[in-house]
Amino acid sequence: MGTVRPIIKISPMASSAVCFIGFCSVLLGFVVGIQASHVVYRDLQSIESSPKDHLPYRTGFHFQPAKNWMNDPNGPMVYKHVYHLFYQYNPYGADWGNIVWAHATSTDLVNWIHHKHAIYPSAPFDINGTWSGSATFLKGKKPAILYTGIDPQRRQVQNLAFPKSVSDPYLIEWTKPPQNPLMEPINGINSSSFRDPTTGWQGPDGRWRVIIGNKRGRRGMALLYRSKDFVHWTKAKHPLHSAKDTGMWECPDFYPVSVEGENGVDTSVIGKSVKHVLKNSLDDTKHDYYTIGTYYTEKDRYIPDAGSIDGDAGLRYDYGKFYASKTFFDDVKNQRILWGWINESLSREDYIKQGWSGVQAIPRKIWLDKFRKQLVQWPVVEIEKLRVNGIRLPRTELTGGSVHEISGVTASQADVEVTFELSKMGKIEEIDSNSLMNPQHLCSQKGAAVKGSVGPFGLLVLASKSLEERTAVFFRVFKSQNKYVVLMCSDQSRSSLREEPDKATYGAFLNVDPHREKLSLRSLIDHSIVESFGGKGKACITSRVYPKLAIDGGAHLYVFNNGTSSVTISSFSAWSMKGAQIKYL
Ligand code: DQQ
Repeated sequence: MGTVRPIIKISPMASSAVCFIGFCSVLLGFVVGIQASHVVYRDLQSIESSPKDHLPYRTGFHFQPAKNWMNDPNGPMVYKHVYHLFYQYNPYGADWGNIVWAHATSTDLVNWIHHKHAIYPSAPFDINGTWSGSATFLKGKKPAILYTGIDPQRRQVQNLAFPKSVSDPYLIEWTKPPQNPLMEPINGINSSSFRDPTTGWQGPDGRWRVIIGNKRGRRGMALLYRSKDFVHWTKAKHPLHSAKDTGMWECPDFYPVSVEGENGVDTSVIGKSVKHVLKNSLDDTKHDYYTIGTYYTEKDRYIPDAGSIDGDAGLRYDYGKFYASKTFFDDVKNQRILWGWINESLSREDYIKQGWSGVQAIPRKIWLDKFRKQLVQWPVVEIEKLRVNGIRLPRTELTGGSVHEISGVTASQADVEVTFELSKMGKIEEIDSNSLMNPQHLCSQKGAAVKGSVGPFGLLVLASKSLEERTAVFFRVFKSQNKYVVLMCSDQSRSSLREEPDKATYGAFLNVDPHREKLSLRSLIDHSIVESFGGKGKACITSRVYPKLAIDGGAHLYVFNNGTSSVTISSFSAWSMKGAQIKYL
C-alpha cells in the first residue's frame, strides 16, 4: 500500500474531521490493498425521500414515486413559479398498466410534493388509458395539456385537458372539454401507432401546430396538425419529418435552440437566431435520438442538417438508459430543461418483487454546442444544493496501472467531478474506421479491465471494498486516420455479484480534442443510478446497477488508470449528496 495524503475539504466542517486519499498504486488486476480511512456519513443517506429506504436500490435525490410503476415524464412546465412534472404511472402495481397521469410539483426541481392524479381514464375517449402528452401555454398563459387516450375500440386518439382553476399554481384539478377526442386515427392512420402529442408552437400565420408520433410500415414519422383555437385540428398533407426504417416514433419533441449561448428559447421562436431539434424515441430500440436542422415555416417541414442522421446511428441525448424524454422552456430562468425516464435493468419478476420500477433522470439544462452540431446537457444547478462535505484532491499524477480510493464522501450517494490532463500521451492505440461505427460495441470489447495505452482511466463507482463489484466510468483515447478519438464508457459488466440484472456496457464518442482540452467527467451516483456527463456535457451515459456488496456504507469510490501512459488529475471535487425532500400523498 502507498502513502496516505491529506486532501482539501471544500466546505468547512468540524475541525476534527480530516479526509484522506489512500494511495494504492497496485497493478490493476483489481485486487488492491485498501486503506481504512473511508468515512460513511450515515446521517446523509436519504431519510426523507424514501419511505422504503431499507431497500438498497431506492434513490436518494432522483425523482420517483413512493411505490409502483413509473415511465414517461409528461407535460413538464413551470406555472406561477411552480415546476410541474406529470408522469405515466400505474396506481396498482410495479408493472406497466392502468396508466394515469400522476402529478408532482416543486419550486426548485429538487424537492417535490406529490399530488393526486391529474388525468385518469374517465370518459369513452380515454377509458382504456391516459398515455403520454405535453403542456402548452395558450393566450394569457393558460395551460393546456394534449395527451393520448385509449378509446373503447383501443384506438389511440388525442385529447385536451384544462386546469379547473388557473389561479391555482399547483393545478390540482383538470377537466376534459366535451369536444374530445380532437384527433382520431382516420384516413388510413394506424390506430395503434398514433400517439404522444408535443407541446404546441405557433407559426408565422398565428396558427398552432403539434406533431404526433406515427409510423407507416417501417417509416417513422411525425404527423403535423394545425389549429386556430387549439380545439379544432386539421392534419397537414405532409408530416413535419419522416425517416425510413426507423419504426414507430414515440414521444417526439420539436423545439428551437439558440445558436449563441446557453439560454433556452420558447417553443414558438423561429428565425435566424435559432436552429431546431427533433427528438424521437425509437420504440424498436428504446433509444432517444435527435437531429439538428432547419424548420422551413413556408412549407411546414423540418430538414436535418447534412451529417445529422435519423435513427439509431444518430446522436443520442444519452447513450445508456434514458427514454421517452421531453423538454420544456423554463421562462423563470430562461433555460430549456430535459426530463427522461430511466428504466430498471432488472427482470420483470424482480422489479415487481421490489414493488417499484422506474426513476426520472436529474433534470438537465440543454443547449446547442458552439459548433452547432450537437447538444450539450448539464444537471440543473439547483441539484448542487444537496452537496455536503465536499473534498478536493490536489493535482495528482495517475501512473499506469494504479487505483486510488477516494475517502470522505458517501460513495453510494455522491456527486463527483474530475478533470484529466493528457500532457504526456505516449503511443496511442490505432483503430480502424469500422470500430468507429459503434461505440457501445467498442466499449464492450475494451472494458475497464482491458489494458490500453492512453486509458482506460476514470472512476470506479459503487465499488465494493475489494473491487469484486464496481461500475467503471472511463475514457480511452485512440487514433484513427491521424485524428484523436475519445471513447467514453460506462462498464457494468462487474457492477454486481448478482447474476440476473442486465449488465450491458454503454459507450459514446466524445467530440473533444484531448491534445488541446482537458477531459472532464461528472458522475451523479445514487444507489442504483450512475448518471455520467463527459466533456462538460457533450456525451451522457446513464447506467442502472444493482450491487450486492457496494450498497450504502459498503460502497466505495476510486480513480483508476489501466493504461500504460500516465494521466494527470488536474482537478477533482466530490461531495456527499443529501436526500431530496419528497412529500408523498
Ligand atoms: N409510453 C406511453 C406511450 C408512449 C410510451 C404509454 C413510451 O404514450 O408511446 O405509457 O414509453
